[in-house]
Amino acid sequence: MKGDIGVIGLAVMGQNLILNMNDCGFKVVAYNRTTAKVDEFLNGAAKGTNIIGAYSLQDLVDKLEKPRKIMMMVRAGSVVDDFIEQLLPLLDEGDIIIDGGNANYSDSTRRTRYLTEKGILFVGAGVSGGEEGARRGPSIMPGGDVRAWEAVRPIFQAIAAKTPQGEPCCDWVGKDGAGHFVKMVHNGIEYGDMQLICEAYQFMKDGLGLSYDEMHRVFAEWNKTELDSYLIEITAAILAYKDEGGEPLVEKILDTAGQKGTGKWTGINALDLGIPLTLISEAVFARCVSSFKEQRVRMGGLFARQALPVGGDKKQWVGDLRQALLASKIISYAQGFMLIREAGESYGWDLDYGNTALLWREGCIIRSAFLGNIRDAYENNPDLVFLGEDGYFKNILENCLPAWRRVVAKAVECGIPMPCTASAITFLDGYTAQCLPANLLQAQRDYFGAHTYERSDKPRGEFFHTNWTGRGGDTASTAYDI
Ligand code: NBP
Repeated sequence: MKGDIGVIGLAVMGQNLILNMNDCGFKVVAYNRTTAKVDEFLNGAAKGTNIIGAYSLQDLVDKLEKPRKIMMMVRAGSVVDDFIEQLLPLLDEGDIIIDGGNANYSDSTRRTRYLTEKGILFVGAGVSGGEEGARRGPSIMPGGDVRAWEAVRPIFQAIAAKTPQGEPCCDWVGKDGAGHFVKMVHNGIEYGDMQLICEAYQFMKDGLGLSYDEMHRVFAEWNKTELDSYLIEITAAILAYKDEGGEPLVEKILDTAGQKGTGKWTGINALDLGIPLTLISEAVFARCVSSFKEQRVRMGGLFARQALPVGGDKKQWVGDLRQALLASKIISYAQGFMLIREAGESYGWDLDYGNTALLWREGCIIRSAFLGNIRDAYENNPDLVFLGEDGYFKNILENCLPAWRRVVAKAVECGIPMPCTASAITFLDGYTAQCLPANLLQAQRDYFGAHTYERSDKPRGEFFHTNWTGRGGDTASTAYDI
């Protein structure tokens, strides 16, 4: 009997996805560039399963049922293109190539179109959840050539994580690179969630002077509220973890954050599409600032700057912090969905926003109860432009505002950096302001560059230029947006 699907790449993700597929009753053919790893896998984790090994791409192709489904779980980038080129002469029309790695969505768009010309159906599928997700049920975000979906769906939906209602956290996202775009925004949101948690931690640690055990209890409590999520849960566990000497391990970890680029890509795309993705961008920059450890240590001596203790009732502050974190998180997701909407409209992807929230409900790093509420919000109103317009989220934002302002103001007063929490409230203040100082900005642009302006007492679309100094001419610059 031939295999249902082939997987190329036997590192942590590939191996665990294969074992998951095997558990779900699919016959999987496993291949890896370094073929010694095929035997290692078959004699190790895959021992006693129905998994078959392949020792060349030809061997892999020969062992698969038609139309062949071949999923790559390899390093993103040129390695994927190289495998595609090697596979092309071996495949038949209608066969399917899937890239389950962390591809840039524009590469998936390019590959979909390239392979369509060759008669091969391409799927760019974002897979989230790391090792455990791959083994027990990841969130899968497939996009590309929709003609592949019917063939791939039974396998992907079987192995995917399930919501508490039993729905699979995997559904077709959209054409071209839509799946990898949504995965990229997921990763960006992950950056934001993590930084928000870290800011609350620093406020508690440096401002309130809470012990690690106290902070552990706070996060464990928060996990029973609307903040119920994987990241809050692991934060509580991390804060409780003691090293061999009985000290909190986290205190000994160097405070420089790494990053692999998906947060940066999200920020770059937001700039390209003109979406104010302020929170996620701040989270990326916060990691950059953290990486300047030596500079920070040196600059720390520049001013007589000391984080001041936050006075007042600690319990009250912890309550305020929870509200500030929750409200900021709503803004982060609202901005992420604005970006997804804009990309969907710009690239003609016809995305279902509620469905996107459902894909992230379980199996991935940002999984949370909160995503169920986002799904409900888009089910109630698929045209929702801003998450804060939805009744449930509007209510929370309204209730949290006073505490959120107190926390941000106190953090600034005491010298505790909270870039994401602060940028979130600043965004909300700007986004909900009926008047902004951009009238002055337009005047400046017209003054120095004859860029023209519209008037508040005239219909939109009519442009004016003023000769501000009496020395300039009457010729205006052409009005256009880039
Ligand atoms: P890696 O990203 O470490 O990639 C390892 C695989 O790539 C191995 O099969 C390796 O073959 C192959 N490979 C490399 Br590296 N260079 C190659 C080359 N020049 N030619 C052919 N094959 C090459 O594995 P991973 O961590 O399992 O991740 C797989 C994909 O899933 C990546 O795109 C990753 O970004 C994505 N992802 C990872 C996670 C995670 O938590 N790790 C989560 C979500 C998504 P070899 O054995 O012969 O060197």
